[in-house]
Amino acid sequence: MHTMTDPEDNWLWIIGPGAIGRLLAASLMEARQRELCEHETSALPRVLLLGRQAMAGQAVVLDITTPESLTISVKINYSTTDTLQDSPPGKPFAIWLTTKAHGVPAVWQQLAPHITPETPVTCWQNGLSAQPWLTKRHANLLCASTTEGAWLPPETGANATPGADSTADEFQHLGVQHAGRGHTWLGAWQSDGDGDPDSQSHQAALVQCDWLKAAGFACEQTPDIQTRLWHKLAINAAINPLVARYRIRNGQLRDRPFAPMVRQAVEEISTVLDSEGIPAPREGWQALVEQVIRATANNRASMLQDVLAGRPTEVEAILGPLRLAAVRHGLALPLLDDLYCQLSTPQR
Ligand code: KPL
Repeated sequence: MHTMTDPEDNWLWIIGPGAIGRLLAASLMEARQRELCEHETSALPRVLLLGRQAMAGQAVVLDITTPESLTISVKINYSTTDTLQDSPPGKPFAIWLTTKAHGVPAVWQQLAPHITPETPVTCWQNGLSAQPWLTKRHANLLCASTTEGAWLPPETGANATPGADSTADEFQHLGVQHAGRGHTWLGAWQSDGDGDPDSQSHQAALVQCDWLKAAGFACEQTPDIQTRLWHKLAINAAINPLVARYRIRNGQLRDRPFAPMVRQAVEEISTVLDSEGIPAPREGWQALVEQVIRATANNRASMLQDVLAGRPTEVEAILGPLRLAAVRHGLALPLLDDLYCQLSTPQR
């Protein structure tokens, strides 16, 4: 395992208690507790989860339901991002940003006074808007791209005590369903492609990969995270706007009238990516997108869930970078532009 200094003093702040934030926080803390129990020592960091919403007390219990339908409950330190202003909870060793892309600028404003230029900050956002924005403000930037499937169950609002040893304290329970295991890639945002093994971001990516592996995730460090992020963006751009616009499950994209729309979307996306010099996947874009649709046929995709819940969508983070690149190369995106306009106006 790659070394880090005294883990007792090393806090990982996970900012954004959505599905991925909860999954990561619970899995890391569970692994840390197990290591402490078995070996009385752990190289894993302590986790502080930060969110906008105030909770009763300074901790929450994360109830994580595994893909095998087991429920594991883990107590996690919790603060609101507002408390950063008044009573900052110490200095973080590393930051993981797991908010939606459009939440990053506001969080950054609150966070920036508490970190040094050396603090590794890892972006877990979909799309490609938060990462270029942050790299102008912070040098030690890492990015993660994951195919772990996680979603939030409807909150019950129930407060309960987490275990026999906690008598008077009441903790708010936050659930997360780990729907399917996937793969995570982590890498330095600024990389010359050969991984620049001496850079602090590369070293941080190796350490954080070890954390994720210890927490049970399949993870690898990559010297080219930007290509990974473009590939994920391409898949998201081919599926999410269409299913959100027509309010259908992913599998319905195989039927008429949607199948030709998917083909057109993929055509538009791949033309932009070719012009940007992003290598195509081995099987080709059409085959890759069809494969993902098949594998996620029963899903209500994330953008559809946002539309149905009346939340802001990630349309800007996903389609915005493609539209900008299309302008740079003088390319037309008739279908994607139309979907962008429709999804950018408030949905009813
Ligand atoms: O990642 C996804 C999402 O829902 O955002 C896809 C690949 C579209 C699967 O649902």
